[in-house]
Amino acid sequence: MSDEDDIVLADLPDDELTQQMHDDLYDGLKEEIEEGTNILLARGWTPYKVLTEALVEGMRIVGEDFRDGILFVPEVLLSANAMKAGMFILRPLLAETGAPKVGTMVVGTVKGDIHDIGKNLVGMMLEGAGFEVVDIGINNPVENYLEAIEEHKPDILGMSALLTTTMPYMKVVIDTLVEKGMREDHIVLVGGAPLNEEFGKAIGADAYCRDAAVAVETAKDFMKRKHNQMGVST
Ligand code: B1M
Repeated sequence: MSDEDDIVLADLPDDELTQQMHDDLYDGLKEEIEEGTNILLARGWTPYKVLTEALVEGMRIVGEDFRDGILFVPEVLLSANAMKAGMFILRPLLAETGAPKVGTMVVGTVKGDIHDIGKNLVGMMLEGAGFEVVDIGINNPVENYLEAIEEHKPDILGMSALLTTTMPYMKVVIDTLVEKGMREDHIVLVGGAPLNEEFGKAIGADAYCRDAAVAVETAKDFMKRKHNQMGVST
């Protein structure tokens, strides 16, 4: 029996449990992440605090060791699955705020890119803020965005990219919207670890969002402006 088997998560104080969850996320231990998430919630942690301090922080550590060649794709996939299991528990709780409906957003990861944790998180937080979120998944060519826009008539289009090789595809989508005369009908928000504000401006997005919390604030802000403009013109 290893030391690991002896750890009873429920016996750990909050700080040690959070630390242990970072280790469990690193090791891709899905059931332990589910258990830890439930324990912290039962102790009165808000879903947002569990998300940011236990899960996102753990994934940040995984990201560093992936970058440094200490972790490899199969291990990171296990970490991602464990992270998603925790997010699955938190999602309904984050959405349960009773916030009035603010607007609709279509969100998807761009073509060539299969990273979806950040996008999912953005979707969850926007749902919690009262947005109806249509998640079109990963690896989306421009046609998928156009189809979703046609079907759901969103106020906001959100795009995610985690690779330097896929981020330029966001411009393909925006340029297509311009060509089709649809650009002004939608607020376009972009995000993902390799992006920055300058890139967002350069490709013609309305805003770059550094993280999910900023995405929520930015989306709410743009919706407020949109409603004010409508008020003025009518
Ligand atoms: Co990938 N990967 N990966 N990976 N991966 C990165 C992105 C990388 C930085 C790791 C590294 O340091 N080397 C690197 C990219 C380097 C670069 O381009 N500069 C990288 C690489 C190279 C690759 C592969 C090429 C590896 C390979 O095959 N050799 C490959 C590519 C696959 C592909 O997409 N075609 C690959 C594969 C994978 C896995 C499948 C193993 C897995 C993805 C699992 C999944 O998503 N289901 C994976 C993971 C997990 C990562 C890291 C470790 C973690 C990403 C993550 O989930 N972060 C990542 C390292 C890193 O980012 N430091 C890495 C947690 C998440 C909460 O943060 O996604 O940044 P993030 O989202 C944030 C913000 O960015 C923002 O809000 C979110 C929440 O706060 N945001 C938005 C994101 N999207 C938004 C959209 C918005 C608004 C805000 O719209 C409005």
